[in-house]
Amino acid sequence: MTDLWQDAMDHAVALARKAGQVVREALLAERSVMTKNSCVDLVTQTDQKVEQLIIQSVKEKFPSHKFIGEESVAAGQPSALTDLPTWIIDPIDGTTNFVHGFPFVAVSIGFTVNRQVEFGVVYSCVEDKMFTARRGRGAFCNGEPIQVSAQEDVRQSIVATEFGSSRDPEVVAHIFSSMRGVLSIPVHGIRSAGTAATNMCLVASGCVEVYYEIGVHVWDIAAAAVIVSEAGGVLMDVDGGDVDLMSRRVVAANRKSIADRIVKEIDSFCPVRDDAPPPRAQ
Ligand code: LIP
Repeated sequence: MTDLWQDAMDHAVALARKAGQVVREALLAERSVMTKNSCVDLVTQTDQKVEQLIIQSVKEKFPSHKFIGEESVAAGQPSALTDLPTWIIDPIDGTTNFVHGFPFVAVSIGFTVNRQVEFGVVYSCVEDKMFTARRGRGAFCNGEPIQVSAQEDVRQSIVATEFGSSRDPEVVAHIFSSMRGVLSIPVHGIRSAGTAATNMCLVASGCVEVYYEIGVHVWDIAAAAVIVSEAGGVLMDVDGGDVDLMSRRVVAANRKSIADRIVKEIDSFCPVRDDAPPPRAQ
């Protein structure tokens, strides 16, 4: 019997590689930059072109499947997650990096059925690293198995987080309050790759012990979530509860004990959910 989801995953890998080539070529060219929700929330024509390339190809092969794409949502498409087979796409995770030529940019393609991530593909385009995971079948980088760090001591850990695209003073205060608490544990260091998917693949690869962020979107983390869990990692909400991919809050770690310790330092808040109803027209 054909394993349909494997066929879909193979297609996702081929699309991520093709999209990554488009991104790499665009990195060398002049980039026109637009903004979305704030002056620092950037998008380019390459983001839009890559997302359409992926969606059109999937529609031809799997016409009944649904989509949640970063730029489609920005253009007004709904981002409600249903039980139907759904492709969750970030065409360029790390758009600000892309605009500046900072070499951490990833194509992220997650796939859910019954609201559960069945497979994830994250292609780090400049590094040429294809991270993949199928639920229950392990996590890989360029076909080689990957595992989270064996570190048990948070004081000997590297922590990744991001500053996000909000410059609201209250949000900025939460971000720095959390970072101050984490740094003072103390930990070996705090890092920001500029892309949630890459940060999470660094956790899955054992290079970073824990990543947390409030303000991400489902398309930033859906694919990398299954890569982390299949690499032996844990996912949770920033309050220590179960992770909710639509909540815009995530902790990904090598060990629950390390995640639990980091959670104690997070000065949390609740962004508007990805599946919140659109604001009523005034
Ligand atoms: C980015 C995320 C990152 C977050 C940025 C931005 P994008 O995704 O990967 O974690 O801090 O604000 O949302 O917009 O580059 O796809």
